[in-house]
Amino acid sequence: MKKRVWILGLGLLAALACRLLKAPTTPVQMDSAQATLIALRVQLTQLVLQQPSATLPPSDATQPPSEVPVESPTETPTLVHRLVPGEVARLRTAVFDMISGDTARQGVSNQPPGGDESRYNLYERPFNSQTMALFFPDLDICEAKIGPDNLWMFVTIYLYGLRSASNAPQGVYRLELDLDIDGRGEWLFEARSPLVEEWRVEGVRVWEDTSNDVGGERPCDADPPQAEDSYDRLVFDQGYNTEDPDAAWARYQPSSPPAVQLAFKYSLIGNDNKFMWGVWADQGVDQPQWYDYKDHYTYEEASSLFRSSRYYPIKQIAEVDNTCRWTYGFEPKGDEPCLCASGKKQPTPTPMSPTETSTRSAETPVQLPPTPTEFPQYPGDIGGYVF
Ligand SMILES: [Ca+2]
Ligand SMILES: [Ca+2]
Ligand SMILES: [Ca+2]
Ligand SMILES: [Ca+2]
Repeated sequence: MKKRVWILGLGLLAALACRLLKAPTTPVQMDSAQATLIALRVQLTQLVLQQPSATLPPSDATQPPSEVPVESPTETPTLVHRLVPGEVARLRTAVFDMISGDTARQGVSNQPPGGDESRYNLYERPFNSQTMALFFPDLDICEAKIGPDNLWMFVTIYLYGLRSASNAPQGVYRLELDLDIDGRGEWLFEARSPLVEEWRVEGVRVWEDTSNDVGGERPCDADPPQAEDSYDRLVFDQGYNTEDPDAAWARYQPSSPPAVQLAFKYSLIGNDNKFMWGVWADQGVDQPQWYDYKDHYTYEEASSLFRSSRYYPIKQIAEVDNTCRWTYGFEPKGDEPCLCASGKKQPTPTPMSPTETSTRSAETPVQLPPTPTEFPQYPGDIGGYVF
């Protein structure tokens, strides 16, 4: 408003000045006009003095400039948890894995005693790609256990150790379940670092396969390239966009050996009491939708741990460890698909292409998971694969 008065005053002053210059004036008329001019000049001076500087923003900070859009900060809704897992029940079903850490050294090319055969989706690769000179103790699975209480299903993944100067495992840890025992996983649970000692949903995700295509054409053998969408439905995403923000949790257990624990509502899998299960530690591939890795990569891309192989050293599948699959809720008969080889009565060789066959003689024989008696027992264990 003041600006408009100021402009109006300037206009009046200019118009009056023009009139004075052009019109023939009498002394009386001159006096009247001069008085008007003086009065206008005083008013204009006052207006100019009252005008804020044009280069400064308005002093009233509560009035933001209308032409600048104001972005409201993105607000993350606060999760309200009603049920948090407590102490883990005594888990009596276990699967053991080859231990790389007992022979591993930093700075030299490592080779574990076995437990790796990418054709069967078995990995023992807690090492970096190519040189295999970096050993990651928190990617080396030694043992895993599974078991429920009244509400939760718990899984504990024991690791060889922590990295130097770290106070928790740094990798990504997964549990894979095959509920209908056909060799194809139906559920994938993931705990992603950073992990802390309290149960948290942060970093926890759960996928389901809705199209029964995990594992490709032959679920227990490699058949790349992967054309399937694998685990295609994100059921639980750190508590958000889900019916139940309490459905899945993870934490770090600072035990000896250190462990990662997952807990999920047993009802999520319909309280299924007979299934196949196995666990993963991952850092180098880290793609849940590329399961099974044996189908996503060719054997040449995955390459081999063993120096006797022409595909040595490991390449695209590195910094990965997993266990074979074991049964939950029943004694294995030996013919369950993808069962740990030591549980099979008669391991069946996989048909191979002519090119693979020609290189087979140079390969290290299939590394079977060791028998339970070869392993040290961890706290609370009784012994054996199934208790
Ligand atoms: Ca392994
Ligand atoms: Ca291992
Ligand atoms: Ca299945
Ligand atoms: Ca799928």
